[in-house]
Order: sequence, then structure tokens, then C-alpha cells
Amino acid sequence: MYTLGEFIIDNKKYFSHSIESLLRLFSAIKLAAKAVHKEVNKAGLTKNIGSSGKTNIQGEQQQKLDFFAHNIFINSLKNRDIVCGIASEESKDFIIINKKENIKDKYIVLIDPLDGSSNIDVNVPIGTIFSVYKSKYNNDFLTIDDFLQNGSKQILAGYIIYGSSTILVYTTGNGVHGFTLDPSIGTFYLSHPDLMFPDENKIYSINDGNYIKFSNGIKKYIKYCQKEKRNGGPYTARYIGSLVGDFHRNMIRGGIYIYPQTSLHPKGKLRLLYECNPIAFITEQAGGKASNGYKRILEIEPIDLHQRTPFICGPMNMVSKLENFIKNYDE
Ligand code: AHM
Ligand code: MG
Repeated sequence: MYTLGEFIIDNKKYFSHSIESLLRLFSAIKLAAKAVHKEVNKAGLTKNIGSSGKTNIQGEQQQKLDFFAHNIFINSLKNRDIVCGIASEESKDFIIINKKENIKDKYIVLIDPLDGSSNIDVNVPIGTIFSVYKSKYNNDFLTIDDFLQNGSKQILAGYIIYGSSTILVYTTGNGVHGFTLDPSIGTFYLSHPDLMFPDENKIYSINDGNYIKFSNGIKKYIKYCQKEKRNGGPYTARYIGSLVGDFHRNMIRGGIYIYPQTSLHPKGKLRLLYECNPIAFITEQAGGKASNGYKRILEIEPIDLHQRTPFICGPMNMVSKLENFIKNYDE
């Protein structure tokens, strides 16, 4: 059995930054993931389910576990002396760690501590998504520009899915690898090496309750997916409303995830920096494509910490097909 730590050390030649830093970062991420796993697993027994009664910067209801996960990840990352700044979905502004210390050679982490948290109360998979950069100018102090880097600059991205098992999936630009937590001893073991989208892809994932709010291109693509007798039959629809859960299934089983702009969310719903960029990095490393319909997600220049974007990710051929529909019917 191959642990995450051993795997990182054995693959250090593929990582162009300090391996000690990567190990320390993962030490923080693993610890926080295990604490969240434990809390999520017993959520029905504790008073930790339901809304906290507060809303976040985007005006959305925060769940009690959103808070818990945010605090656990922030504290764990803070204590490693390797992270100089953190931005979280649950916090309006970025957080500076150790203001007085030099930030050179330290890392910026952007995180959605508990994505899909509206699913907590009904026992559906939820996840943590993380994205890591070096500071932009390697200056002596942090500015917003350190956080507003385009996704192609990520040096590490990943997610933890709290599902039927807890799995940590990551990439540093050398393929995508998944590690399953053995909760009895608290160790992540390699279970999904070199994840790639399969050759045959037949799933489409979109909240089609929003159908009347979609553009023509998206509507036509949904009809294309549903058409009989093409390539052996129609695609199958799978959507649980949890990005990490929907994406993880689609990467393993073969499918496209779509959260387009709607009249309700004219800029899309998902957040570029801590949801779409890390999933896009993983998508590309798994042989797929991630786009806003017109442009590669990883090339979008961010202007705001919490900015949203339409998001399409999945196997190359499916995403390109949808981009063609958008080009032909929406432009
Ligand atoms: P959240 O960050 O508030 O949890 O929202 C993000 C989630 C994604 O996980 C999921 O794909 C999407 O919102 C579902 O949205 P909808 O319920 O509109 O389909
Ligand atoms: Mg989220």
C-alpha cells in the first residue's frame, strides 16, 4: 500500500518546486481533511447540520459545517509556516499569515472549504476544493494581485470528496492521482493512479431545472444529448448538485459537467478562483478540456476574488462539441 507521502517523495523529480514545501502543504491539507471527514460522517448525530443563520459574501446561506471546515483548513494551513496567504469562499477578504515575515518562497492557497454544502443534511457527497500558487512577484508583502493570478500559474490543485469513502485527488501538472482515506488508521493510500477521462463518454450533468433560463446553444446541446439512436443511444443525465461529486463521477465514468450562465446567474454561478480553476487544472491533466464556452478557463485573467464564471468541463470531444453549439447558436 502506497501512502500519499511516499508517493510525493517518489515522484519529486516531476515537481519543480521544493518537495519539503509540498509535503508540508499536504500535511496541513490531510490533517484538515481528516477532521472534516470525521465531522461530516457524524453530522446527523451532532448539532452540526443545518444553517448557521449567516450569509457569506455572495449572499448565500452558510451551513454550520461550512464554518467548521473553513476554520479547520485555515488553522491547519496557518500553522505550517509555508503558507503566506489564504482566500476562502467563506471569507470576504484574503487572509495574510505572519505579516511580519518574508513571504518569499511561501504559498498562496485559495480554497472552497466545503463545496455543495446544501447537500450536507441529505447525506450527498460534498467536497473541499483547493488551489495553490507561488506569490506573483515574490515581493516582501502580499497584495490582491498575488491572489488574482490566472489558473495556468497553479502549482498544485485538488479536491477531497467526502462520499461513500473520502478520497483526495490532486495534480501538480504531472497527471491526476487519487488517494483513499483508511479512516481506521487515518492514512491516505494511493487508490486511483493516473486518472484520465475514459474513451467512451455518455454522461451530461447540468441543472436542467434552469432550462428556460439557458441560452439557445445550451438548450440545443441538451436536446442533442437526449437524441435517440446516435452513437448507440442518448446520453444519460446525472446531476447531484455537488461540483466535486459530479466532477469525480464524470472523470471516472466519462461525462461533461455544465454550469452555464442563466438569467438568474448572468455571469455563471461557480467561482473562478477556488472552484473552476482547480477543477480545470485537474480536467486538463486528466486529458479533458475546461472552458467558459468561449475561452480556456485557465487563461481567464481574474479581476475579483469571488468572481463567477460559466463553467464547462469534461472530455475534450464533448466540451468542443458544446463550444460549437454555443458558437453556432449564441454568437
Ligand atoms: P456552493 O459553493 O454554495 O456550495 O455552490 C456550489 C455548488 C456546486 O457544488 C454545484 O455544482 C452547484 O452549486 C449546484 O448549483 P445548483 O443547485 O444551482 O444546481
Ligand atoms: Mg462552493
